[in-house]
Amino acid sequence: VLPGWFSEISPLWPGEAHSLKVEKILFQGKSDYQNVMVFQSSTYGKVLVLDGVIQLTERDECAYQEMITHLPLCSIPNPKKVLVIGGGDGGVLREVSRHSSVEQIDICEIDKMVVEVAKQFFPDVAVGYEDPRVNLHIGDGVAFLKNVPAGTYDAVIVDSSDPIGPAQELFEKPFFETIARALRPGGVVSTQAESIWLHMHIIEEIVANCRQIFKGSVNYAWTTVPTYPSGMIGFMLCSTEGPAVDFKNPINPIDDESGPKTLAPLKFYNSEVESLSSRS
Ligand code: AAT
Repeated sequence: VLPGWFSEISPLWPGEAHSLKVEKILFQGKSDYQNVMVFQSSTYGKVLVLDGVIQLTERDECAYQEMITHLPLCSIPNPKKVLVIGGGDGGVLREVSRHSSVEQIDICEIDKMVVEVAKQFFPDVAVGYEDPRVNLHIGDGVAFLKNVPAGTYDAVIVDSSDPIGPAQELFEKPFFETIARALRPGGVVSTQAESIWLHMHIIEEIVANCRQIFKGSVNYAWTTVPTYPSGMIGFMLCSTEGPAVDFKNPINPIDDESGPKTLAPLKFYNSEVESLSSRS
């Protein structure tokens, strides 16, 4: 490990580690769930790290947060109730809030330190919390979903960390079953689904589980994020039985006129990107 550099080392990507030059460490803390760190990098702005794994950088967070949100929400007409699991930084909330049809945005993040740190160091991400439609619950997403009445949500977005530590159960079959139950017929889910270069075994298992659970469509999409391991990350995009959902042809377009006027425009997503990235 080079002095003055951060290297992302994990058993989930053995034998390789992406590194960023550190200008200054801005925060280090230990929550009930994980180690939390923020540093100023030389070339990617501020970086949020949980248990040694990069969660976001100011420079490339757009490519992840916009895609995990708009791929599902642009594929159904008039989404009204949306649930976010994880995503305590607020970036997915910011993206959901661009959809004017949405009336209610619930979020269940396990770690309140992530929320506090995002508000202090990442104002352009945590801006998502300023939307009055947002209801924040601090708790385990697995437990939260068990208590959701059947058919509540139009869309569920699982912005989860990797399957080591508090997010492990968010990759398991029972969790996907509770998501399907929480969705209305023809509702959609998008989940953080790791990299085809590193995690084919994890992805194959998730796809097999989703094919059993989601009777609408089951797809894997991806985006490019230079500071995530292998430079890309995927999403599972599934729908429940009911009105058919075609994730490759968005029917609910979003443009820069959508959403609160205080938000900066979209940086990455557009409907051509959606058609490209989504494959069944
Ligand atoms: N939007 C930035 C990207 C993330 S954040 C993942 C969030 O999931 C973290 O804030 C973490 O605290 C939260 N989380 C983990 N487990 C749970 C749980 N059981 N219930 C609710 N929230 C949880 C994802 C980064 C992907 C990294 C890829 N290498």
